[in-house]
Amino acid sequence: MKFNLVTIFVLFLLAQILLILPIFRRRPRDQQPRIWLAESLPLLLFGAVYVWMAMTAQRLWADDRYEGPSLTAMQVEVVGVQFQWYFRYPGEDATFGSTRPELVNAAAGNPLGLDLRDSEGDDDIVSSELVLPVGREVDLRLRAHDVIHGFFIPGMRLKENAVPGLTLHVHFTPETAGTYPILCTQVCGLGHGHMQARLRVLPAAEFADWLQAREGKRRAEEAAIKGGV
Ligand SMILES: [Cu+2]
Repeated sequence: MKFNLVTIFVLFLLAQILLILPIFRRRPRDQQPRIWLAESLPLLLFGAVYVWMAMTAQRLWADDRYEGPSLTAMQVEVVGVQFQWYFRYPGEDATFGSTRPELVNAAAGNPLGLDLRDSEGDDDIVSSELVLPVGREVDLRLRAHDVIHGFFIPGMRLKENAVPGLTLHVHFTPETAGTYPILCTQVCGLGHGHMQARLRVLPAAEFADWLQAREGKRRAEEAAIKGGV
């Protein structure tokens, strides 16, 4: 980054000198330098340097500032659907099961279209609130089913779009236990204003209890489905 800043500064100075110089160096008309040497050539050179800098600067900011999530970060999937947020935990196998759009059926209890034949999805937990343990890094993967939604936790200064067809990641570490509102910042339809959820940050032990309770609930639901009740 420093290299680019210094290069820009030097080019700026050069451009100023080239602009000012002709004022003090008046020549008789018959000694005028050829136009391409005095103007076109420096312009072409500057242009080439700027194009090269624009191309190499694409990732400068990310290289300087971006730190990816640690490999041990907790994985949670966030799905925006008109007009609701869903949060999916991968369960004990730490792997999300596959989903299929044609299986999406909120009324039947499958709002994310989980493929029940995929054994990796057997222990997935889907929640309408985001619950996280305090002090542990979380890597959210944002998706959307229908239109662009804006995932926003004002209390965490965290905002990223959920875009259909893309999986965007955002990671952070909640440091203070408490309850924080989650909002949608993209006007996504008539129910946009109601598209709210909450984040609960719990001490690690309480989070483990919550996860276990959800796991038990999921197993009971599964047993009920299999038993045909
Ligand atoms: Cu929305």
